[in-house]
Amino acid sequence: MTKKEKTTAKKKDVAEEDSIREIKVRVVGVGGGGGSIISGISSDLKRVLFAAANTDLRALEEVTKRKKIKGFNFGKKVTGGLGTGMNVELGEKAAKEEYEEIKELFRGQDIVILVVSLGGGAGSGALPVFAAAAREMGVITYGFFTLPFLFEGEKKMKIAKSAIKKAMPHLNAVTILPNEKIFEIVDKNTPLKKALSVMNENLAQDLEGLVETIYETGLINIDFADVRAVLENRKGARKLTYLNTIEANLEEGSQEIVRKAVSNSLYSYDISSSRGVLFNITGGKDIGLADISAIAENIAHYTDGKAKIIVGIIQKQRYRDKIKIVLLATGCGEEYLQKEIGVEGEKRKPEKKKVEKPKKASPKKKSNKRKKTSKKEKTDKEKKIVISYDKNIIPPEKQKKPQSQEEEEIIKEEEKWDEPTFLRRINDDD
Ligand SMILES: Nc1nc2c(ncn2[C@@H]2O[C@H](COP(=O)(O)OP(=O)(O)OP(=O)(O)O)[C@@H](O)[C@H]2O)c(=O)[nH]1
Ligand SMILES: [Mg+2]
Repeated sequence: MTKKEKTTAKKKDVAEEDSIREIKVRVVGVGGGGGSIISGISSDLKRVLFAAANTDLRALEEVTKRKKIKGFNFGKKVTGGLGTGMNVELGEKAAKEEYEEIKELFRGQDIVILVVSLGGGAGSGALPVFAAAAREMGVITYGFFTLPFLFEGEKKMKIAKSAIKKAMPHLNAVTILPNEKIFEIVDKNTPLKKALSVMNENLAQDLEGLVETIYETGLINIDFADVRAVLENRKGARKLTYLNTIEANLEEGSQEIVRKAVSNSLYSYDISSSRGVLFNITGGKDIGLADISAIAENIAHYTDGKAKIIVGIIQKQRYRDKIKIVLLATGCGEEYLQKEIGVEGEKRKPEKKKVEKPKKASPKKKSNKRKKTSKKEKTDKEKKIVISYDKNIIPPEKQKKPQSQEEEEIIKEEEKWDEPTFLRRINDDD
């Protein structure tokens, strides 16, 4: 057997086992800032395809020459390969011209992350078109956006908010981070370029954590179902999502670790109204069950008690003292979304404000009153704290060979190929 055949056979084994398969994630930076943000994500994440989409060929070259990022130039006919100069209509037209190709970019994916720094013409104009295309392809789509600085003026902010409103119906989850918030981290006198790069580093780190989490839990099994459940099926104002990736020490204790994870000062909203929280810890061998349940309990304190909390663990040999935390929470900041962005819930009745109502005996009766009962059931289910493990740490016999080593071999093999795995897999699947 040649090495390549071996790799293919290995992959086949994995694919046949419990009919699991690799998750396909695509991260697309749209417009100038979107491209810059994703270029900060570690190129170690070899199984994800990163694409930068822009009308501006020069800007694209800048992003793609440094990293393994696929460049996607759209709307050449209408922009001549230039930026739009804050012309949203032109950005939209440019994307519409390429609608079918944009759809192809999303074919066969499980999750698409659209990263856009809003306020310009290319990114903000194209965003609703990209989002619609992803939705049409049936992909779970997560929008990760920045808002312009206040000093950039009202017009840019208007462009940004209007793009969110237009894209919102097509997106499953949305994160909104005002660039302005960078001044919570860096001094007001920091040169703009430096401030932007700090912002971008932060955002890239958050995204990297999420992508890693999806991949590490990476096969179609309960873990991915959890990520999926947290991201998908949110309506209107329930889509706002908080994502934070941090590093900590286990010794800091669950309380402090959770506090750090929930208090990213770049956000204008918190996780208190969240309905779904995914908390993933990557660490060494020292993490125990007690740590996990303490963490889950601490997260619950930061929510109004209605969130389904999923805590996951991935053990890696190279992690020793440090642990890495990824916190993903959806259903946040309803008020922020309505008041600041102007997005109303989609056909959603206003929630009855029953704060901390004492527990009623849970009605065992099955649905006579169709809707009410099913809502109750859902609430009960949502209260559940789920603890999910990296499957690799459960059956010790499967640990004979550390996964990372095995993965490395596969990856090495794959690097010789030009096309990333999941693109080839699309063809395989056909
Ligand atoms: N966080 C962050 N924001 C950026 C960056 N570059 C630009 N921005 C913000 O994003 C807004 C839009 O800028 P671009 O992304 O360059 O615009 P574009 O989408 O390419 O649109 P046009 O150039 O007008 O065609 C700006 O007003 C800034 O607020 C970046 O590298 N990081
Ligand atoms: Mg541009």
